[in-house]
Amino acid sequence: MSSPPSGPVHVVRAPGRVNLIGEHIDYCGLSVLPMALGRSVRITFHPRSDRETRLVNRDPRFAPSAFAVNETVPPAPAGDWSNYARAAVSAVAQRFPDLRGVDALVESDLPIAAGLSSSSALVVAMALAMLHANGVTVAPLELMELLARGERYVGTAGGGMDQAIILGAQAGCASRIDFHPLRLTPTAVPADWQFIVAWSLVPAEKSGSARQAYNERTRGSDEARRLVATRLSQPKDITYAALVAAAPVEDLLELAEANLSGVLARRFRHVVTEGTRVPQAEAAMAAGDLAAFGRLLDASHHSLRDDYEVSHPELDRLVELAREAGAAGARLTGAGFGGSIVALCRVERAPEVVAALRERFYAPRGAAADVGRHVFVAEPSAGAEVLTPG
Ligand code: NG1
Repeated sequence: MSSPPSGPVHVVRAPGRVNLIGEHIDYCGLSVLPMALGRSVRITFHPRSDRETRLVNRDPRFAPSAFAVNETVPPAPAGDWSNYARAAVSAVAQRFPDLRGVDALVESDLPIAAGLSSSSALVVAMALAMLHANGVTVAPLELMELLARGERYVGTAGGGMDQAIILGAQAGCASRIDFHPLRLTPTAVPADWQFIVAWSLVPAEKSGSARQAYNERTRGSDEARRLVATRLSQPKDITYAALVAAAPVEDLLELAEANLSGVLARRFRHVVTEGTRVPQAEAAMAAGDLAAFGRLLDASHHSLRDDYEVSHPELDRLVELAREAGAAGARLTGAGFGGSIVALCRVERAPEVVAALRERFYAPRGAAADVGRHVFVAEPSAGAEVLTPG
């Protein structure tokens, strides 16, 4: 790393996440149920004495980047990896003026564009590095919200799930995240359950083409909410949570069906039904009811595929193969349009599921040799942390 150094070297680690259920509803303000992964972004950094920040990425695909710490860090060209670090630095600099910069080495064992939030992990890791380097702190819930807003710097109108779970996860647990106000409620993942993550080999670049499709979903779900609210003589700015509390779900769905375009009625149905599945899944997890959790995963996938239209034939195929191999349920996870699936099975069944995916999905696509990289067991892990100076 380059000079001028002015402090010891530190390491920060921010995990990726897998969302178990509650997909495409965080930006509607409805609760979600993710957990953090063992795989993470790590940043080794030391504070500088000036406002310069220099980033080097261990992955040679990502060129070094340098910029001055400022409330309005100019973005690199769209799609540049450093924009996630720039987003974090801008957000933190808006909160604290006169911060000094860092020299930072970024490395990650998280697959990119796989729906596992490698981008938010980088945002969180960079923000923690900046805070630590400057000896300032932000309370966890405030930091989660600050960085959820801050990540919009890259152009996605995202919800707040990723930053919240990456900062607030507890080892061994999934967490229900509620919004407005933001809260995290952990539930232990039963010891004999295993969540398997499998990549579809189709990148879902949220900094690229998937961004438009993602932002279209956020707009569609919002428009559907406003139209249904009007029909119910409710205020136009009523939240989804308040709407669902105002009338039985069946009535809301009927109303949407009768009054909205086909597309908007389907978007609405996904949001509302997915919202009901999250507390059911949380209860199934607390009760150790694997079959019930599996059914909810399946229902979520069907809804994302047919109503929200964010799946991909390769995700559908992975889900189908995982189910045939004995998973209790499976669904796409993350924003979709490619990316990964998550499948649930008992621990002893996991090797069979992985073997079936290798033989029936990865081998025909010439990717069997890399199955260890494409498929892994999700260990429910702790949230981001600054590790002791090395
Ligand atoms: P990923 O899977 O990282 O693209 C995105 C959003 C989430 C959430 C999910 C869909 C960001 C940073 N992340 O996640 O907030 O809306 O899609 O459930 O925008």
